[in-house]
Amino acid sequence: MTVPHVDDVHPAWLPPEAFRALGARRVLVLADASEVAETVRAEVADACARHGGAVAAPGEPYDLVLALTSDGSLPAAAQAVKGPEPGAEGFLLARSGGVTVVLADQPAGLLYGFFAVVRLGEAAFEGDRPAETHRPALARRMLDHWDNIGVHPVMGQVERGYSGGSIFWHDGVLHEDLTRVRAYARLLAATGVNAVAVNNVNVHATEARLLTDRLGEVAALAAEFRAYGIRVHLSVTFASPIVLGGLETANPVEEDVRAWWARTTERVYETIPDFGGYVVKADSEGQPGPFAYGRDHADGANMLADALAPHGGVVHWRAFVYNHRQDWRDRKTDRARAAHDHFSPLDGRFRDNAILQVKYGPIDFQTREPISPVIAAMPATKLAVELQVTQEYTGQQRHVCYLAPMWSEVLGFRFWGPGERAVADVTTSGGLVAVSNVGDDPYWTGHPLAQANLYAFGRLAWNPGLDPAAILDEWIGLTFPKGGEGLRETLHGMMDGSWRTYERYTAPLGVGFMVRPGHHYGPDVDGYEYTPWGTYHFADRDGVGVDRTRSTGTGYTGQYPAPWSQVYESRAECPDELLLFFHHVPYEHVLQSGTTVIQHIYDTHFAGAEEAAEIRALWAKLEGDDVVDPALYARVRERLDEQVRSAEEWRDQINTYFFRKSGVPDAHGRTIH
Ligand code: GCW
Repeated sequence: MTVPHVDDVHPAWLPPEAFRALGARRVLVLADASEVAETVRAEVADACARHGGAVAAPGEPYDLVLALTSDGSLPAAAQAVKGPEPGAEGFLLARSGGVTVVLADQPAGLLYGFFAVVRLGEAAFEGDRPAETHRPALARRMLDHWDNIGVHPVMGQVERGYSGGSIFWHDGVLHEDLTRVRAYARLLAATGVNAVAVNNVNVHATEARLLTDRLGEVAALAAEFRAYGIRVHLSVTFASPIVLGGLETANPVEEDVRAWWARTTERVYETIPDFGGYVVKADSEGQPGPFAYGRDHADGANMLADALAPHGGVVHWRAFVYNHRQDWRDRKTDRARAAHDHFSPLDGRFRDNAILQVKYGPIDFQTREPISPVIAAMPATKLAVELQVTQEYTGQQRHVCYLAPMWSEVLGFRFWGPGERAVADVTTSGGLVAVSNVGDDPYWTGHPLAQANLYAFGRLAWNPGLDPAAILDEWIGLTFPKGGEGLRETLHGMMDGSWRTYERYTAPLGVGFMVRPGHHYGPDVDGYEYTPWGTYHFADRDGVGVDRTRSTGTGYTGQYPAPWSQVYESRAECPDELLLFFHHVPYEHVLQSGTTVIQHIYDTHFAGAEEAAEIRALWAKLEGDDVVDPALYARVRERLDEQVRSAEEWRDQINTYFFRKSGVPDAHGRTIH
């Protein structure tokens, strides 16, 4: 095992300097011969070779020991460290008598402990540190790639990808040199991610074959990820028995279909013994599923779960199921209701190794949505929450939009009121999943600052209680080792509030969409209004918003438990930021903030566009400064120009649209076109 260093690719949060404190020390590693333990040894050797430290042999003095608790030769310094058991992926961290100790039960914990020491830098070697046990809050911390092997005529190679092509495939074949994949695995492991699904959930004909005759490619990727403790998962099409197996049906209760999946899955495990499992998008946006056979989604998921169970695999079954051929004239059908309507009656029917993967909101990764009520409705089902690191609806990696504050709100949301369990507690059994924002771009994520979202995802999946600003701070410190307090302040100024800024200049008060159809970038207020997609705002001359109440609307508020079923039902109590998601109100309706809806629209759009300009101005102060590499500076600068332009376009289209509809002028007489 050699530590992957890739030329011409930005090192993200693992530049050589990040390893200085550790690499300048004498480090003892006491571990087994497993692959992940080998990785820890290689990392230590690499850091020490670079920064003047040394790998200590047993008996030699050391400043840091990384040891497995099972190791027979644990030195006294390590034996003295006591704390709750670290478990499968956790570690104990302590320091006394000039020695820093990382103790883990398993090699994966050792690897996470190693990266924790890297994050701490010099602080890991100062003073004394009472023993702390670090364990991931969520068992599976997973990134889903929406990568295709080939280039899709409409979606490109990576569906909703804003960072170039795939890091896995190029020109229809696997990249010959997979060092970059290993470097990616390393970056992910440093944040705590332990699972990656490698291909798009919309499984096209070529990609379907990854399950069978192209399985070798998945195995090759798994070999790169394995070294860093990451298991590989695969998106499969429900129609596989037909498209790959030549059967006439994919009916989940047919014996030959079940036998086909069992056999096929067995072959997968013969090739990839630690394969993670399947990801399935069924009966959604044209993908095949059990409905065609009069079967439900528990039947479908359980069939795959049964095939995976003998091998320890899991199926991630997505709850993103809705009618995408709705008639806009039909006011009764409400897309927001769909997942709960389909899945809540199935609670208790899913196998133990079937995980229902639920998008955080009921619609589709909007900048602001209420939390999906499915998460509260399935106590007898394993649940995973799905986020979108790729910024489909949040600026497509052309806009700075640091999403950790949103995710932290999602994970901290309490369905049953204050003091009750939060989303993060409900999903411990299934985990946290996100659509990756990585491609073959030299900065990994198109917008260099979008790396922070990827970093923050892993950190929050490990510990949902972390403060988003503190995570950003960590990321800044690691990624920009030459930057001092000035750079730190600048980046916080640009990024801490950037999600709310983005929200201000885009669709108002939780109403969502208003984006250009198809590619979803930039404003188009009525772009989806008369389409079959179920994403409407219903603006007319008197008011705007979707009535989802029980009393006069679609009844969606009834999918929540108390207190939220009441809070959302009430115009007066519904939080301002979600008002138009739940209610259709007159333009002169007064918000809890004291402003009318129409004036709020004007105010936030003027403010949002101004804030975008301020973000750009902050960055401009760094021009010529040597703390940021000039090429990175230029890349960010170019994207900020686009962000400012786009924010102004949003401001003007939204303000003009609502001024024309309502006839109400801006109280401050600002320019509305
Ligand atoms: O957000 C929507 C996207 C689709 C995507 C779908 C999904 C992979 O616009 O591109 O398809 O969600 O999550 O399945």
